[in-house]
Amino acid sequence: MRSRLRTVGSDRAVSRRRKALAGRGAVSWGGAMRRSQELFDRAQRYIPGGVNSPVRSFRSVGGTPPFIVRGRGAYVTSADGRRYLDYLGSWGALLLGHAEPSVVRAVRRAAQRGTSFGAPTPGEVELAQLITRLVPSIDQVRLVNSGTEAVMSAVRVARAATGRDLIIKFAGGYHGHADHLLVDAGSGAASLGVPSSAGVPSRVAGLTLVVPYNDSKAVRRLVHRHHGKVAAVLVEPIAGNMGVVPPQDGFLRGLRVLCDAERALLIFDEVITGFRVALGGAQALYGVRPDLTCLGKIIGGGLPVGAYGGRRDLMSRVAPSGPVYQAGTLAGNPVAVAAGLAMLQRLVADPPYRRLEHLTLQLCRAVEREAQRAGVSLVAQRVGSMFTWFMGERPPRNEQDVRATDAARFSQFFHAMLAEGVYLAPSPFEANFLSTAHGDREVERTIRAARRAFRNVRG
Ligand code: KE4
Repeated sequence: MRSRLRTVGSDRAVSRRRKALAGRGAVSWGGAMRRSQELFDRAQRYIPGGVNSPVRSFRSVGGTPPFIVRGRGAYVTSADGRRYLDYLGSWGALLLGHAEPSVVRAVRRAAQRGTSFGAPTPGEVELAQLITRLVPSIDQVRLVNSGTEAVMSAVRVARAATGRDLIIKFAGGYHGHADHLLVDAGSGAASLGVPSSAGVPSRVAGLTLVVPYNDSKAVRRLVHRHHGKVAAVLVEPIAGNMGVVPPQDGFLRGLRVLCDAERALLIFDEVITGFRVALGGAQALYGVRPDLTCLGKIIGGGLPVGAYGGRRDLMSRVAPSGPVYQAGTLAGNPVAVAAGLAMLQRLVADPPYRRLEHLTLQLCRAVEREAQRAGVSLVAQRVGSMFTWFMGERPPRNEQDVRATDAARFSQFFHAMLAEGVYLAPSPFEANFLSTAHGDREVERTIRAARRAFRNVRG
């Protein structure tokens, strides 16, 4: 599999694009963004692209990213003093909203006892036990520092358990930035026009095979072509990194049956969907059990926690129990674990899924109506409280469909909403999220903002 290397737009080209968008009223850099602009200019001197993760740079939508200084509930405040209604929620981590009091209390208490020991702590046992109780397919779990580490490690376990090398992933699926997974990746890699990354040796990328999402025939053909060589099929059970693209009926079940027949492992990357769409994640929602599950975001309550887990016969291979090495100085960090535990305990005590489902459905339907009235082609795609508004006619089923949507119009809509004080994910290849801090008032406010925004989005 050749890895498609494309250069990211040069900085000069990007700044030309930014000015063009500004010219189209996409973003006003007047006083409203002065402080963020100053910070961004300074940041670009010391940090590549001025950000610590590419998709935050607004490269795919143009304009200057607001530098955020505070969050509370459903809102964030920028260094310019502007308050935004936030649908990013730290890319899905903040299901309870910003600065949720029980999470903040837990973090404060943990930090006062010490920030890290490099030794086992009681909190890690609590969090591991709770995860194994809530996620049906997980007998044992290992905590790491990010979703990237979780997926990277799960793939290593799969290769060790099967003695095979090949991994199958889906075009537009994003599983973190490990070399072998930056092949036809989604999220920031997709929106930067860099579906494969520089620096990934083709022989490494060649061990990752890619097929279209929701294409059961293509994945069956590929597995049969490489009979006996596929270690695992790695999938986002609900795609979130090409925008939200749900699995079509039978797709996940088909992967389960195929992996069983081929004696390959099925890995669900639930870094986004874990505890987002149901207490037991997408696997509980769709009733399909993977062999290994990757988690992140919500299980850290906004602090750096990832996890991978699965059947005991698989996880018992992980060092020091077995030969698969994986380690981390801050893995299971007591402060991060305290945040994650507080988050999950709140979700167990008062599962928000039905209310979030209703609120998100109400929001998406209303904004689709507003778009129709304004003559703008927009389609919402949603599962639970994760959603994407695509500028197009039909709901996308895979990355190719998403690439056919109107990215330029999305950028106009994004900036028009930002100007109305509504902060959406700055890319059509991302998901947006409601939190328990969003209520009817936030939904109404977003619908009014969309009504005004569509006036700036040429139909
Ligand atoms: P992290 O290494 O960013 O914690 O997790 C990687 C990852 C793995 N799997 C899935 C399904 C993911 O969505 C992610 C990361 N998500 C992106 C946003 N879609 C993180 C945002 C960013 O890269 O800044």
